Amino acid sequence: MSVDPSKMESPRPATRLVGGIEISQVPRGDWTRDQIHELFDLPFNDLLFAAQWIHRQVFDPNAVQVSTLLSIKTGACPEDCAYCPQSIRYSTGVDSEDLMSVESVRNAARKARDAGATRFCLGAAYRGPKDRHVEQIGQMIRAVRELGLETCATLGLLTENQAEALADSGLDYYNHNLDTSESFYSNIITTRNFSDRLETLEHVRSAGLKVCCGGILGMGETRNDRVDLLCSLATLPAQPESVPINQLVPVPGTPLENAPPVDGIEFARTIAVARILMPLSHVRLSAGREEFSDELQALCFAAGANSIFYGEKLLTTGNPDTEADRDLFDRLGLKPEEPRAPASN
Ligand code: SAM
Ligand code: DTB
Ligand code: SF4
Repeated sequence: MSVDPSKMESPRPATRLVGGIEISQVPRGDWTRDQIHELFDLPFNDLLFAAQWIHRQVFDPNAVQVSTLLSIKTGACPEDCAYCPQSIRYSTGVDSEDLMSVESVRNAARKARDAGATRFCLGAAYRGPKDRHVEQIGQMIRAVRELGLETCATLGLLTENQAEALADSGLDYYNHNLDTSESFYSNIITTRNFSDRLETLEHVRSAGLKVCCGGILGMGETRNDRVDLLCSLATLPAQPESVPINQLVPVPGTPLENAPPVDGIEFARTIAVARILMPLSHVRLSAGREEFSDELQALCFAAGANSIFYGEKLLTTGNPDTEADRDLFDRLGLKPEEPRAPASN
């Protein structure tokens, strides 16, 4: 007897009820704030179990994506982001440096690849780049790709044409964070607003780039703001492929120099909720890892974080030594994740 394929049922994705909320590995764009609050309020073990359950359906639970950052243009930024050591408005002791040469970027990328990174992220202290910068950065992207690395750039606000030019040069990811909730945004930054950021994200998406978009915890925001931030990320027209969750690095001289760190359990809860809301995304344990104990990092990996910044420096501040990270990976039985598709050129 022949079977009509149109009558065959496709396997339904597994779902699970946690605290009355249905979760599954299929991304949803209709999360409500109330539902996200309920996830945050779950008993910790239930939340962690739910996040692991989702994580294991989508990812190898023992593989972690490894990116290295390079500041290609440092300091003297006109914006007033209260967390940032690179704003020209604060005395933080960061020396300004012009846009690097393509050759120096190539050398740094080669080093990062040889140390084990698979993605190389170029960061620039711009409100937004000028077109001539985009042209030079395009050459850097080509050079990094030639080394077989995935590429990411974070250059601030982009026009539609600039996003397209970056895509044409072979850029894989663009990082542009929402940073915090829309209502807390003006407490942190006054020189642009939340919707400016959303507009750039639209340009990045329409240019066909993958999106890396997350935020910072520990800037004096409330649980409510963290819920709003995750809700904004999860309900973007398409969920970001990569979601960096930074813990504020409080830099002396910035307005947030004395901000107290977020409680580690709250940080791990935020990672777990991000994992559940954005099941297909890589959730990156980003800035602030230097202050985390190995045990808190392990908890975050168990909660569904599966990406890190690797290398002794972030942009201007420190990050754990590569040896310490390799040792941590060994002790946890973690391995670097292979890029899904090899970079082609
Ligand atoms: N200038 C561009 C922009 O703002 O989009 C790109 C570089 S900026 C340094 C990239 C991101 O780094 C910011 O959006 C913020 O999330 C993060 N960041 C900057 N300073 C930080 C700090 N002290 N602690 C944690 N994250 C920080
Ligand atoms: C992200 O979310 N975190 C990275 C990257 N994207 C560009 C930057 C962290 C910067 C920390 C402060 C510094 O080193 O200057
Ligand atoms: Fe400039 Fe970016 Fe720092 Fe804001 S976060 S001051 S835009 S470098």
